[in-house]
Amino acid sequence: MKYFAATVLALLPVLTSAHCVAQRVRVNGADQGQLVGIRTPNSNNPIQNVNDGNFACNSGFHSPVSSTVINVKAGDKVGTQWGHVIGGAQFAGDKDNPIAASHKGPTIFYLAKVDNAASASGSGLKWFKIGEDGLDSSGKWGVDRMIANGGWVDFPIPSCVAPGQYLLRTEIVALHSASKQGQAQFYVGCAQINISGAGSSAGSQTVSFPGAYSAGDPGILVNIYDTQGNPTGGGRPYTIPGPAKLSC
Ligand SMILES: *[C@@H]1O[C@H](CO)[C@@H](O)[C@H](O)[C@H]1NC(C)=O
Ligand SMILES: [Cu+2]
Repeated sequence: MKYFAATVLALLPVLTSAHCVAQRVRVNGADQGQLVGIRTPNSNNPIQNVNDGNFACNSGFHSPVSSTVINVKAGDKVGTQWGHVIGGAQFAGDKDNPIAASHKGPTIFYLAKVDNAASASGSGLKWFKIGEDGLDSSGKWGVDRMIANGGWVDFPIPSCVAPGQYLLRTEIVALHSASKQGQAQFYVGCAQINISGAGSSAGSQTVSFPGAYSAGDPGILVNIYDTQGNPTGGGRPYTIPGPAKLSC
């Protein structure tokens, strides 16, 4: 009995933390490798406080953090891959890889210009949104499409973005408990990229992280369930957090 109790206690954190971490980058479908050009936290726990000092790029990174800056062209499709733990599945047949299916919500990309993407801190930057995927008319979420794509979320780098080094902030907001304030789960990671091209845009609307989101925003404090308890939005339109995305 003692053994049983200890086993259950040891398993509980695993069973209840069906979270995820961003851990790979691909460019036009070409996978750049595990933990290459991306800062991946050791913990897959979400951030729940929108004013967290590490809301931009997360913290507690797996060491050593990659010194790679990934070259991309404006117009390229860049993807980041999410997994339950670093490496993807926590064990064979892990149903919570890339993330528990309960964790419905949007997937979002932001960019911020930096001098050196390998060393820049995520704090104090001006972020602009370049991609977002929320709730569609069939009740499917960005997270559903991420799961269907093996954990990958891809968006094009808008062709008008000015060349230079950037942090690419990839984000999932999991809304399964978000009808209570402070219970939306933010999963974030930052990729290190170097954009080439002939554009000149530094974003139309820029925001700070933390700062851009409030706990009471309509896309953060929200009930995603219909009257039968299905997480399909109940026919209500969903407002993705943050500013409008850049359109060239
Ligand atoms: C960024 O791209 C430009 C243009 O291709 C290149 O000249 C520069 O060396 C690159 N910088 C890094 C850090 O890769
Ligand atoms: Cu979770």
